[in-house]
Amino acid sequence: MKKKSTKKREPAKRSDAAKARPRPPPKPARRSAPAAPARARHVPAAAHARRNGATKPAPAASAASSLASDEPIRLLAPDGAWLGGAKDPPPAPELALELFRGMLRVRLLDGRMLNLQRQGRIGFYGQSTGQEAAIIGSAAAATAQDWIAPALREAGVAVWRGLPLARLIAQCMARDGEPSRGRQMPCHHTFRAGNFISMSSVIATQLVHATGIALAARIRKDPIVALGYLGDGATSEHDFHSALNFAAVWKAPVVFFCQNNQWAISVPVSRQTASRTLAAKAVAYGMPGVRVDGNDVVAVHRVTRAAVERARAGGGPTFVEALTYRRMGHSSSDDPTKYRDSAEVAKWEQLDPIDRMRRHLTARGLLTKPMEEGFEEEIQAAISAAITEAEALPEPAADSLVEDVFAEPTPQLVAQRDDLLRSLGQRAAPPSAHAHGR
Ligand SMILES: Cc1ncc(C[n+]2csc(CCOP(=O)(O)OP(=O)(O)O)c2C)c(N)n1
Ligand SMILES: [Mg+2]
Repeated sequence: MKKKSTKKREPAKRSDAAKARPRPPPKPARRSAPAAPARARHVPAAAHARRNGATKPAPAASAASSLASDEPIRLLAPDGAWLGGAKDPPPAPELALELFRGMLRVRLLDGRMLNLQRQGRIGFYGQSTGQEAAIIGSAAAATAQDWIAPALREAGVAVWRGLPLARLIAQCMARDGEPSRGRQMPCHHTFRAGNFISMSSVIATQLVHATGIALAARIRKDPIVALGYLGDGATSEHDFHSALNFAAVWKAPVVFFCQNNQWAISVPVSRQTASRTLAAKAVAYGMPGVRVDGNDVVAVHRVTRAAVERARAGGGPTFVEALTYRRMGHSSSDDPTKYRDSAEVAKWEQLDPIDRMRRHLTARGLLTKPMEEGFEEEIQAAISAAITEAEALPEPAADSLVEDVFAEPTPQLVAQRDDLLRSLGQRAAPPSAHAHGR
């Protein structure tokens, strides 16, 4: 296996993606060696989790050393020790702290949102607890100009790119003043100003969009990269095939970022595929497939950044498999104790991405307990203010239900609306009473 170190140093402070500047295109990375052919075999979930075991030492290499090993790339040991060599210095203090705070924000927000759901103040929520390093590390690798085609666990990416918390919460509460205005399921965010396309429940459709965005950008000579997110379950969808195949054929500037959290609702990844790894699937499409420790925020950041830079420089797509774990239920409607072993969950709790980064920062003298408490207080206060702001927004008016579908509601929609209003004892307001097309 050939190793190639990451040449670029960490950028200076990039507290918000909106402040990020596109970097000059680097030289295209060398094409990686083809992987060993995948052995078709079936392993039970526990064995698969062991094989993915983030406890094993892994090469501290850069993204360019992709396919030759099943071992994920890792730069932070679970105890926070730095595994990078002389050519892989640890991240600059400001970036390191920003990544930590970003992960903390996602964790705290998830906890508060689940509480709101349990209190009946929102109908549904999907947590990403345990996946914060995959989410924030990859988000930090894209510039503000790049485009995000999210799956369902990347609300944290939108927040990293500047989505106001009040808007995120208003979406879950189906309030007016938020673009989806109750027409979407809770937790399906959209953020136009952040180049973050609307989340869709339909697994893997966003990957075709990511390839399309990337191709359009290349035709327009726009130096952006599209980041298409997916879960392990999405690799079984036909859209996965279409997106990866055409991205590679046309060398589209796209990065497919797979959060392999080991489960697709109640289906373990060992029943999802007989392929040795998910990264190995990239071989068939003619693109590099990189495995990274998805609970190591620094490794995720470097690997994704290398893939983004490679795409921007004309090198074509990369598939990144980030090994992580969905610690909670699939959503607030799910009870994972019905189908998985609590010992498996406990094992992954030991590999918590936030604990790992905290140990690293503490060992470097960059983080103290009072500092972290300060971050927490600040984040919790921001969430509390955002909840108050979102709850103060009105619900969408009942007669606005048929808007935002066609330029003018069809006669059938108008009849349905009038039926609804009659049952509510209301009358339709003139069409101009509601805003269109937000
Ligand atoms: C095309 C399609 N098939 C099935 C579903 C039902 N469904 C919703 S989420 C999900 C599992 C997704 O698993 P994965 O891709 O691993 O993402 P994760 O939820 O683990 O983040 C399924 C099967 C769907 N929404 N769309
Ligand atoms: Mg999954």
